[in-house]
Amino acid sequence: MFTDDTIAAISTPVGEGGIGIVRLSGKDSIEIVEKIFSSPKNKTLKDLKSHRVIYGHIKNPSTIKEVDEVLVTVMRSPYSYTKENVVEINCHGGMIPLRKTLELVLKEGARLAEPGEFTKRAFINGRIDLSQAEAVLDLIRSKTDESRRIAIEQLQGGLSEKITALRDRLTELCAHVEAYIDFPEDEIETASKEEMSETMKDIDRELQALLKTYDEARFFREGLLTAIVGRPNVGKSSLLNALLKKDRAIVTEVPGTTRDVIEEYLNINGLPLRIMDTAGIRAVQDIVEKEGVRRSLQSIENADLVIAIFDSSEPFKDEDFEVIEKIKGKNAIIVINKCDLPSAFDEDIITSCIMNHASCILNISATRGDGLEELKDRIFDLCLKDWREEREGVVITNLRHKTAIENAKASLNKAMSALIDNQPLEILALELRDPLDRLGEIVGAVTTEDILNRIFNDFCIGK
Ligand SMILES: Nc1nc2c(ncn2[C@@H]2O[C@H](COP(=O)(O)OP(=O)(O)O)[C@@H](O)[C@H]2O)c(=O)[nH]1
Ligand SMILES: [Mg+2]
Repeated sequence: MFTDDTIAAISTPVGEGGIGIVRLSGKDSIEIVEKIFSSPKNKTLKDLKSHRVIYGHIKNPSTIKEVDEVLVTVMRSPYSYTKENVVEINCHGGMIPLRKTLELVLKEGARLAEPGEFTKRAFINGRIDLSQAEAVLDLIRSKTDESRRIAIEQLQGGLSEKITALRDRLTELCAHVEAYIDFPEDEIETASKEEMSETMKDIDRELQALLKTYDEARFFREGLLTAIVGRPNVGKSSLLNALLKKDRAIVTEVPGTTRDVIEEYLNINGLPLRIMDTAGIRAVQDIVEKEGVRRSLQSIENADLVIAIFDSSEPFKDEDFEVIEKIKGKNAIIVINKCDLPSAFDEDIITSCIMNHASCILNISATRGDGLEELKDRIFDLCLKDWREEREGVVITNLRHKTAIENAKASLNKAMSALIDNQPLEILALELRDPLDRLGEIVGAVTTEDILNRIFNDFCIGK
């Protein structure tokens, strides 16, 4: 796993910008850049103090031709992102100068970095733990300020501290049990047994509390997957456009206009909504629209929240009943659209049919904008029932962490049974090791190459 070569990558996004950065990390970074850099007063990088910037040019050493005018920053080990020698070359922000500079550093002995390899090195070299490395990516990808806040808290070690504290308590318990094993003549006293049992219960409660945060906190990391569904022409695309305040989806009076699922991000009081406009649900022959309907049904399956729309300007149709059928058992908000037009709805339909199938029902006009603010508030309240109380503490947003905590909890429960059933202390000690390891996976105290690859392959090259 340990690598001592020097890696390089373009760390800024593809495209034109004021500046673009080529970054290197590894013991030879400074020497490599030295070979292609020249300063007007012939200053060298090796004499440059750490964390200082120097002006100069990148030159092709074989032709002595200037490639770009740059600023170079040197950050010496261990005071850098990776804890290795890091050099950042600020080039002009175009793909050609950046690529040319990258080519030169590769030619002089650097290796092209893999996705996330800078952050992986920061982890391997002990600057951050695994949950913090994951938070780097969450921070980059955060869609709202609240998502950002949760990511930066994790990056600063909020979750790590919590997990480490729980692991310390488990380690102490293990040591306690193992001490009894070493002195077999000593029977484990009832008082001590009770104390151990209490500690285990307490750890179990803390794990449970963490697990409970996942259901809602994950929405901030992944976005709340919301599907807008309904029969054709009720105003699904109009609602998407109205919520986004732009003409994203095509709206026409022709039923069947939307044929594919359109996905956009929307920020509701800091909650990122991954909102999907779908094809209208109806029985069709057209092969493209049929596929659209299949995708609509699929999106209902996957959604965290369904917004089912009905058109009050027309009488309730069979296709509307079908929509009601499909959203049964889902977390759903019912929206009755076109309230600016005279209603053709039978009140009985609303009370007998619709009311039973959703947590709330709202009248709106997508084209006029009536009821949209209330809709947003309802979405927030419905999906974040427990959020306000919990937002102060540590939360988990990542499925990997959730699984590890669930596994830790399961093995802790086994250990509790072993204690209650007076099983041999060796077994108890063994059962207690497991939750320690499972929690260790979160911070990376226990890890495998496979886990690392899965995490860092999600990163972009250069991070
Ligand atoms: N009067 C009125 N017309 C609407 C409203 N919402 C949508 N429409 C119209 O209904 C038609 C179908 O809208 P569209 O958003 O394409 O429906 P979709 O098939 O469900 O996506 C269009 O002509 C819209 O202008 C509304 O709130 N009031
Ligand atoms: Mg549409």
